[in-house]
Amino acid sequence: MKLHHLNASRSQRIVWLLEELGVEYALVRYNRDPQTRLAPDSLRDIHPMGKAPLLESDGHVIAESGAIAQHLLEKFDDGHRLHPAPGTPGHTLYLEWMHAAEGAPFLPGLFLGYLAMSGLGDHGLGDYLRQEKEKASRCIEDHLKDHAYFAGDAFSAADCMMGFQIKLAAEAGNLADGSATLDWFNRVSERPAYHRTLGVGV
Ligand SMILES: N[C@@H](CCC(=O)N[C@@H](CS)C(=O)NCC(=O)O)C(=O)O
Repeated sequence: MKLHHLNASRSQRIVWLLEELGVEYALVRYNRDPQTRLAPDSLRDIHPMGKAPLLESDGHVIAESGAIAQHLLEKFDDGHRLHPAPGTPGHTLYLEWMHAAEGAPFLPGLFLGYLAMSGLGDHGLGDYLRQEKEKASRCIEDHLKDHAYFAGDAFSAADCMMGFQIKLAAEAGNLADGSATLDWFNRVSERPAYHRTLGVGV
């Protein structure tokens, strides 16, 4: 199994999940262009979108971090240690947050990043996106006030998926002291698999 990994990208989610699963994998590294932040063209030789993460597994190239995570869990998590089975506590929360990682709570920040990168930081859309981003942060904070992890009482792949966005917020100094989100981040940062993920050099 081979993970095509771009620095400072969502493929951190998959490195973390692979480390949690304890699965052997080969890592192929790519670096963003420092000016454009785009991936090198060589990633497009693997998949037409040329975006990371990409996983080569069982003769397939899989794009989309959520699909890759689902594939890995189906293949290596029979015991449902990292993905609550249908009908068990946490399953519906798990589903919601696995998708939220690329959905409504993630998109405003992503598009704000696109505006900034395009030199359009003061575009009128920015105010709307900042409000939406604030709403997303509140939604995450409220959830983590009531639950230890995204899927409820137990750590799951949904934490690996959501971790990318929250790590970015932590690095930008956007997680308030005493917040449930910062507490979650500090707790998951102590996990041995997270330490190994950082060792890979995200
Ligand atoms: N929805 C995709 C998004 C993939 C994506 O946009 N990856 C970014 C990194 S976070 C990328 O490769 N950007 C480089 C580029 O677009 O050239 C996923 O969840 O994997």
